[in-house]
Amino acid sequence: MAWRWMWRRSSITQGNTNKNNYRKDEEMNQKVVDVYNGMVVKFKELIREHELDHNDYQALVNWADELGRAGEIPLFMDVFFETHALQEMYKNVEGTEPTILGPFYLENATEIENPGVMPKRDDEKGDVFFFSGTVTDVDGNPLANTKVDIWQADSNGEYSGFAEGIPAENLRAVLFTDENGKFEVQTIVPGDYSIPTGGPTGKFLTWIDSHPFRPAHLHFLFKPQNGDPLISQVFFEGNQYLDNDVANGVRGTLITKLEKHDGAEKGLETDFYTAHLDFKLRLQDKPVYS
Ligand code: MBD
Ligand code: FE
Repeated sequence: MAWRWMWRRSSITQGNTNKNNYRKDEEMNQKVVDVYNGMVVKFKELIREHELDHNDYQALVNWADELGRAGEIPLFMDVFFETHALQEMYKNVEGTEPTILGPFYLENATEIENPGVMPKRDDEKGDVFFFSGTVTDVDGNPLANTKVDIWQADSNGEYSGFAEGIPAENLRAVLFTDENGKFEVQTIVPGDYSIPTGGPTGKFLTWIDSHPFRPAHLHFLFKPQNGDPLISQVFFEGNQYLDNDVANGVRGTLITKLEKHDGAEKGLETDFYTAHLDFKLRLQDKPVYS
């Protein structure tokens, strides 16, 4: 597998109140400086606590170097830290819980009809799956014309744009909610996702005796016409990794029921699955810190 991690997070929060995404040509946000500085302090303590010798120190540097060279810094950070950043931000606020964006979002996905079919290969493996959602504000008023970005792994748990042999646009789409705030896509049931086991993040997971899996999930980025974007995911009841997600991204309110249907119901040759979730967006364009 060749990994092609990209510059990311460029414009997701643009237009939002948060102007603190770092770019090389900008001053660094002071809170971020403080966190890195805290890390330096903690690292010094850890080096003393564990009585590192110079060999140990070289091993420490080498693994971090490998992480960077493999392009896995976003993966590592998102797996271990992103969920905590979100939990800090969204304490005590109403609406659907956000969860990890993760390292596999790509801008400019194919725009499809609503209801529509996610771009997929002619021989795309996996069970046929209709996912529907209703997008409202926190009071239940439908949010028409909300931009819904959806991306997911294929049935092997691989993301287009990051794994070889998958067309770039595969299983990624953008659509807009209808006048009742509803949307529906036909896709395939995603597979459980495994962190690439051969890379530095994967090696680290084996060293700390952790498995590399995330439960099967769909990713969403909602952009209402007015208000904050919502970054979230949807999971499926009964999955074996719900309570031990390597990235700690599962929220109870985001678990849906995958219901199996007889193909005949829709004139399909094979059985199919459906799932649904109501998404409630906060509209006030103000900081979410309470
Ligand atoms: C993923 O698919 C993902 O969603 C996250 C958050 C981290 C790693 C892989
Ligand atoms: Fe994912």
